[in-house]
Amino acid sequence: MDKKEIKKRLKELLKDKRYIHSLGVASVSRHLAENYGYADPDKAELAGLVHDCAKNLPLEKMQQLADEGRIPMDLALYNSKALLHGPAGSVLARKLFNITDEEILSAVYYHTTGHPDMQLLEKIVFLADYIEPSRDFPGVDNLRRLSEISLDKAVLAAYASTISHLLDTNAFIYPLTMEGRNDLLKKME
Ligand code: DGI
Ligand code: FE
Ligand code: FE
Ligand code: FE
Repeated sequence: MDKKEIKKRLKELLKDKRYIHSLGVASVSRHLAENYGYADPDKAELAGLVHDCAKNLPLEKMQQLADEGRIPMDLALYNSKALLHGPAGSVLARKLFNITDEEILSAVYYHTTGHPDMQLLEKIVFLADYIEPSRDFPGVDNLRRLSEISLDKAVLAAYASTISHLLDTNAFIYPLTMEGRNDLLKKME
């Protein structure tokens, strides 16, 4: 399916705000791809565009997609809308947009939690999700500046920002989020 058709479907699938966010993540993903030597900026843009395709579905729909994709997962992931929309989105992107590229599908799958050993495209989408132009949270401008200097430092700072926020709000921290952060920290030593 071409990008124009994907955008049309996405617009129907998502709330206005979420659609605008998706366009922002697409364009920042392209920019980061160009800056950090990712071979295929078009692919990065596409991954950014579809990363939240399952975001506005009800939990039951997300779970149905996870079942269809036969993705093995624990209940903490399966029962959380916030965490499940990435994995569910990877199944939906294949089904609805005919995307079969595993790099794209993996970037969609892990965009919320990250994971150890993140690949370049996964880092790009993970970071673009934080800093796209419509995002507004304390520290986002620092993160935008850092993203022009060092991809890994910026991804690490994005992890820190999420984990701090989860601590501040007494939210459950999914272990993979912590593992992804620790792994990157170790590799940067
Ligand atoms: O979908 P977006 O809003 O664009 O951004 P996202 O997919 O990065 O994050 C969705 C939500 O998931 C956000 O409110 C933060 C939350 N989140 C990220 N990591 C964890 C988490 N929530 C829990 N409970 N545990 C985590 O480890
Ligand atoms: Fe998301
Ligand atoms: Fe994110
Ligand atoms: Fe997002």
